[in-house]
Amino acid sequence: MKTIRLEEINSTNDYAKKNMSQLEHMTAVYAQRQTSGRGRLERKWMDTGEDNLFLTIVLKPKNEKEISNFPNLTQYLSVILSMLLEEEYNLNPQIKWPNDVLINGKKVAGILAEGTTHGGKFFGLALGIGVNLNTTSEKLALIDKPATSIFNEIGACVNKEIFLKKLLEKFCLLYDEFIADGFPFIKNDYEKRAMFLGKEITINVLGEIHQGVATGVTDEGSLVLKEDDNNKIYYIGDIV
Ligand code: BT5
Repeated sequence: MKTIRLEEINSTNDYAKKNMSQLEHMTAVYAQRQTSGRGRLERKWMDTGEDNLFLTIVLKPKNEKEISNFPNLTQYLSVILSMLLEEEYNLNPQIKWPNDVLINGKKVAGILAEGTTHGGKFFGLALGIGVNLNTTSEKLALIDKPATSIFNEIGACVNKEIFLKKLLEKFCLLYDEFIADGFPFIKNDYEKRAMFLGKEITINVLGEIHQGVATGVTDEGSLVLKEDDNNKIYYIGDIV
């Protein structure tokens, strides 16, 4: 994968969106410092130091069929990252629907996908991910929700360049199969790590609160929530 390393940027996703037409499919853009990192719904992603990862992967569909699987790329990336954390760092990551990656119940990575259009048609995706590699416990304490880093879990520093190389290799390795088959290709791997399944949960869907038992994930990656004996399907939202 082609990589672009920036010293400082407001947001690697913004950089990718702004330069989408010049950037090739499968270009990785990462920054040493990110001054206005974003999460979903205008939430913020905190820059906790240069030895952490702020990355955006530029992806462009080859045909109409591929476009239909683009919405699940955030879940694909959450599975890829989880596999890497297990294989290389002997960690036991969990996925929180739709795509947060947690360790011991604390967030280690967040993912934000943003699409761009050209002439009214879908053109390319900025698939952003922030991973806390080396954040210290002092800095983690400044985040408003429980958060962790790989360093905080294993007590050893993580080399960012090596981590990035391994993450991108893994991402590329299974990409073609995933983009051809969609969520069913990763469904098993996603469910194995889905800590919310079988639990009583509360979700926030654009300000609306719903409660129930998470009974499954559909073939489209949506959440199945059993509320008062009715199974309801949610495409978007947050587990709170
Ligand atoms: C996300 O949003 O988790 C997606 C974050 C994506 C960040 C990457 S970095 C590279 C690329 N460029 C960008 O501008 N963004 C992407 P969301 O699910 O909305 O979660 C945001 C929430 O996570 C915040 O409101 C905090 O509670 C929490 N948070 C913020 N910074 C954090 C950090 N460093 N570690 C753990 N949790 C954090």
